[in-house]
Amino acid sequence: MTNSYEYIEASINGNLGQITLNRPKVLNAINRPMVSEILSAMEGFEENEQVRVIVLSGNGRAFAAGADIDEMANDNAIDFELRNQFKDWDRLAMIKKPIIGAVQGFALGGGFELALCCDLLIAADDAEFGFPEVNLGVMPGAGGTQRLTKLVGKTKAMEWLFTGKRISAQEAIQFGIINRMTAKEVLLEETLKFAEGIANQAPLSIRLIKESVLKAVDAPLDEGMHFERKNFYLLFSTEDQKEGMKAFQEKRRPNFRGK
Ligand code: CO8
Repeated sequence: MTNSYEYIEASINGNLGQITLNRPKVLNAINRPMVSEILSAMEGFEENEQVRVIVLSGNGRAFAAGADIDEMANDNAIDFELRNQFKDWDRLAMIKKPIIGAVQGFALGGGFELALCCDLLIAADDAEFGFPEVNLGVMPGAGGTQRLTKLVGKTKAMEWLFTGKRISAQEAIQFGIINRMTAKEVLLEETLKFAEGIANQAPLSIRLIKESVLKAVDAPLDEGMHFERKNFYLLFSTEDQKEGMKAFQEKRRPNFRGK
């Protein structure tokens, strides 16, 4: 299945829903319609039982070099407020299926923020992350100061946000920003392989693990523990729990159906 959008490509291949940012001439600069299209494709995948994992990548030499500066240059504060500028971004954060980002080249500003909305990141060895907003007299607005700080801590977040310095793929591995680094030529292939592995796991386990890990980022430990426990109990009402444990006892591979 392939959907036609103006600024992205979206398709379903087997159990994977694929979204490719597609404005390569401007390094996939993220304009507002592109965010709406990403959200629309993701919400479509969310409702489609066939899709178990979402893969997000960029066409051309960048993942995304930030929000579209030309679109933003003449905006003012009231435009943002009245438009509720980040409402689509907020909904992206509510997608329950796992999202894996494949990053090559630049992931800057809004592009880095989009990458930070992914659950797992695989990057090419030429990937460069960063928040150059400070050089434009602004700052991140789609979660950059929050998600980066929660991920790497105050010290490095402050340094990278104050300086706008770019973070290499090697550094990104070191600070736990990305899961894996690959040669550029095999980035998508490796990401799809990784995604397929996750797509073969029990979908409801993956769904509730995602929800529980995200809870851990914000909630106090006792609240998170309580939340985890309820999700653990919930999985014992699934057919996949019966199947998974029966398959173990019968020494065969489980066939998970997401029910
Ligand atoms: N917006 C608009 N156009 C862009 C952007 C961008 N963010 N990035 C690159 N382009 C365009 C260039 O203008 C150029 O277009 P043209 O060929 O018509 O001149 C084309 O893409 C290719 O770029 P370059 O020629 O500059 O390529 P280089 O390899 O020389 O440089 C860089 C690549 C270093 C990435 C450079 O393009 C650059 O510095 N880009 C801007 C990076 C940046 O500042 N990003 C942050 C933007 S602000 C932001 O993201 C705020 C987030 C707030 C919330 C998000 C809401 C969506």
